[in-house]
Amino acid sequence: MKIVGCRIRGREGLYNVSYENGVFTSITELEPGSEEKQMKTGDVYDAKGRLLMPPFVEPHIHLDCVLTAGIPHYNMSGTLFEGISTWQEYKTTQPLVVSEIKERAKEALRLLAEYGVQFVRTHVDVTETSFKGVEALEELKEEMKDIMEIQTIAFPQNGILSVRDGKANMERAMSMGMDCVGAIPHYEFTREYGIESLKYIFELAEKYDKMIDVHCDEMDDEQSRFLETLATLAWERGYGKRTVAAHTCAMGSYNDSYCTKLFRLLQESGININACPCANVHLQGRIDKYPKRRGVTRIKELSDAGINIALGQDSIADPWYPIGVGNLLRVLEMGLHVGHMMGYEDLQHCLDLISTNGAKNLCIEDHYGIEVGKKANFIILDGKDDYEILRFQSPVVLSVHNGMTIAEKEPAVASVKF
Ligand code: 17E
Ligand code: FE2
Repeated sequence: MKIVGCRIRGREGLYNVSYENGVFTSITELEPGSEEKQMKTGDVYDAKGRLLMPPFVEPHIHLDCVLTAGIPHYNMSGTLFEGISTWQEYKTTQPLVVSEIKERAKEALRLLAEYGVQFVRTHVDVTETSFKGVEALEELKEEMKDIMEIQTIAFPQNGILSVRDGKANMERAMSMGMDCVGAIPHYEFTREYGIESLKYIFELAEKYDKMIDVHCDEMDDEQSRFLETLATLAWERGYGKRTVAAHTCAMGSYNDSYCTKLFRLLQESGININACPCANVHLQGRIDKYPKRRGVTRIKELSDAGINIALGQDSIADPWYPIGVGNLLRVLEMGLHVGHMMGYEDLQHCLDLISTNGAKNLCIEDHYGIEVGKKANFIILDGKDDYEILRFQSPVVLSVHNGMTIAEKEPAVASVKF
C-alpha cells in the first residue's frame, strides 16, 4: 500500500510512504512538482498534501464508566466528589454485565478511532468487587489487539487503605493481567494512608513487573502533595520512565517557591505527567467563590522544564463529565487555553501533547513513529501543520494501524452563499 503526496510531521517537503505486511517499507521525498505526474492507481491513497503523523494517543480514560451519564442520575454539583458518589450508586444499583460494559467501552473506542486515536490507556475501577469491569476490559483488550492497542490500569476508585480488602483487590486485578498499577492517594482517609498506598503500589508493580499510573492530587487543596512522594519513590527505584502522575491538579494551587523545588525532583525522577484539562476545568474550582481557580496542572511550565506531559480526556459522558466525543483536539484546545499556551512557538508543536508525549507515558516508543522498519501506525489529517489542524479542529481522514485501515472520513464541504 502506498500513500502519495503527503506532508510528514516534523519534516519539510512532500513524500510517498509505502508499507507492507504491517510495516513501513519506504519513505521517499518527492522532487518539487513531481506529484502531478504520479500514477495514482491500485493500492494508492492520494494524500493531497495533507499531514501524515503518528496516531494520537489517549493516555487517560475510564472506559468502564463511559456513556453512563445520567444513570441513575446526573452529577448536579459538577464536583469530583459527586462524580465518585454517583458512580458508587451506579455500581450498586445497575446490573453489572460483562457484555454491556464491553459494548459501552467499544462504542467509546469507535469514537476514539474516528478521531485518530490508536493507543489507549484505560483505568478500570477495582473497588467494584464483582470485577466485571476488569473482566470486560481485559477481554476487550485481547479481542481488539490487532485494531487498537489498549493498556489497563488497576484503579482503586475508593482507595487502597480506606476500603476493606483494598490490597486484595489490587493483587487480584494484577493477577488478571492488568498492565499498570494505580492509586488515589488524595482520596485516602489520611495523609499516612496516601503515602502507604504509594509505597505499596511500587512493591506490587515490581512484583508483577508492570507500569504505574496514579490519580495524584486531583484536588484544589494546596496541601495535597502526594506527587513529591510518588516522584521520590520512582527516583529511588529508577522507575520514572514507567510512572505517570495523572491530573496533579493541586499543582495549580501550589506556591511558586514549593513548585521550584518540586520541579527539580520531577526532572531527576524522570516521571511523566498527564493532565485532563476538559475534565478538570469542569470538576475543580467548584468550592471556590470568585476568583475561581482553574484546577488544572501547570501544563506550560512542566513542558518548558522538559518534563514529559500528555493530555487525556478522562471521560466520555460519565458521572464526572457529561459531554465528550473522543476528540483529543478538543482537549488540546482546552489545555492550550487554560495553560496560556497559544504563543506562536507553542502552536508550532502543540500536537506533541496528544501524540508523542502520550507515547512516552505509555512506554510504546519502540513501535511508534514514522520510520522504515517500524509498524505502519499512522493517521492523515485534513490540514498541513499543527497550527492549522488545531485552529480548524481538522478531521482525521485516514487511520492505519499495523497496516490495516481502521477509520476513514470524508471532510465535510460547506457551501456558504456569499
Ligand atoms: N475518578 C476519579 O477519581 N477522577 C476522575 N476524574 C474520574 C474518575 C473520571
Ligand atoms: Fe481520571
